[in-house]
Amino acid sequence: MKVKNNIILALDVMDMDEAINICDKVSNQIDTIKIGYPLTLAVGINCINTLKDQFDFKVICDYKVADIDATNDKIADITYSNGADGLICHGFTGEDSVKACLNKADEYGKDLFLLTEMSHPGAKRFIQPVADDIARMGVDLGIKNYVAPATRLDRLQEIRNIVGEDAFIISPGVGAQGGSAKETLKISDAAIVGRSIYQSDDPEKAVHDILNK
Ligand code: OMP
Repeated sequence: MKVKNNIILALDVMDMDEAINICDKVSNQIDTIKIGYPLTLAVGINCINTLKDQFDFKVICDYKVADIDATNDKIADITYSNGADGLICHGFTGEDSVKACLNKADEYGKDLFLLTEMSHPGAKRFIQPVADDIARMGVDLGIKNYVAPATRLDRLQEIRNIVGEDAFIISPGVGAQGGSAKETLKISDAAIVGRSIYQSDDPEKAVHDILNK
């Protein structure tokens, strides 16, 4: 996936008019949007196609899919069939669960992103100890796209070392969670930024500031 300016907007608002208003302001600088449960549950899964039709964005669905293979298969199918260009799934559920998502991505010719370690403080207890192994599983499965934290650059680097230079890593945690876009992008291919942009009075300037910090 190619991401303009290496910034992905995490559009975690819960109102479609607000979402469109923000997209209007940043669409010159951003071409890839990540949506998750907040927008999807608030307005419905049609929001994927609305954003794609109106702005020509690529849309990554952050549904952190984490179930048994049969259920993951259904979740991935409904997500890709509704226009998603990418889907994020958890890795701790194991190979069969992740493979179900990967098979759907391949069937639709779309991307699957494997979440390795999360960015928030609580991730240290349960996910961090197994994150390297999750990344190794991704490599064994032939996964090309990963999510790894901008908040712990040493861990981001370790995950980069495991998945290799050719893998595509996107990193949340820039801005509101304390990470720096400049430092993150030395290791990662794109930074995911939410609140620092969508809560700003001037989202366009916020993107500009992130790019130039
Ligand atoms: P802000 O903290 O507002 O910039 O948003 C970060 C976005 O990235 C939110 O949509 C989170 O749900 C998401 N995210 C994380 O913050 N940490 C992770 O470890 C993984 C994700 C994600 O999968 O996108």
